[in-house]
Amino acid sequence: MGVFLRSGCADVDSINRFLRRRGKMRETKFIVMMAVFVFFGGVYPAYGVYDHFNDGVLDSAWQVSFENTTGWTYQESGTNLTVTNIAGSGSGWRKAFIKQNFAAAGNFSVSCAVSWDSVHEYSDIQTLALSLYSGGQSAINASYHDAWAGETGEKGATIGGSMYGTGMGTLPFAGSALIEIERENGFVTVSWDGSVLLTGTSSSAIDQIGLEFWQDGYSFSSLSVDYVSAVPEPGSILLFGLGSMILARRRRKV
Ligand SMILES: [Ca+2]
Ligand SMILES: [Ca+2]
Repeated sequence: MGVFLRSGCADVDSINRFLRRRGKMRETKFIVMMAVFVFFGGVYPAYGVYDHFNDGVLDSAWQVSFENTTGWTYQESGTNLTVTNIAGSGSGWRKAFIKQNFAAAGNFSVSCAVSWDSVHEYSDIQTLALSLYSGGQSAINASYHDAWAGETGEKGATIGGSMYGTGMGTLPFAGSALIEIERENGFVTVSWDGSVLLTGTSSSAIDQIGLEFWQDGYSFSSLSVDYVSAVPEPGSILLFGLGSMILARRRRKV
């Protein structure tokens, strides 16, 4: 076809230019697709954490551990991880943890969707926390927290040594919430359904992310997590995408 165009047409140059451009466009598209493939298929899992709890089995990447209990009852069903019992007797919190390595020395963006139910109404005592750890200690967290046999729960947050709670009786028997924790240049924002719950500063190098399920000696109903997502340095991911596009543009100009 190229030979025919070169020999037979009056406007050969413009058609050849068009074909060259189309070739470069294909090249650009290929580079962008490769960048997307590397990001979602290869780099992202090692770089961040994401789980929608939607395949019926708790992913083996989660490290399960316990405190003051011998085990828990949970199931991954639909798009939820739901905890219905943390074994034991007597008073005092019994805790089940699921944790994954998550390296974020600087900025990060973390979110999760949680829900709870209190079928025994006020007497249920239960807590579900999203926590970011540094050297095995929780440095930043946000929680649905019900520590009272005669009240419903509250929203809670901790940033370093700074704690905040909305107070007992400020949440309904059953509910759900989107919890977000972001850090930008050491400034941390904890949000609940898009409203800021607590702000503060923390420069702790985060090395793990986890979900904590707490049950007391009183009654307990259920705590669920729909999904959890953790991305370190979201700015650098945008730069990575931008860099790929600039590279593609430069190559097109050569
Ligand atoms: Ca799973
Ligand atoms: Ca209660």
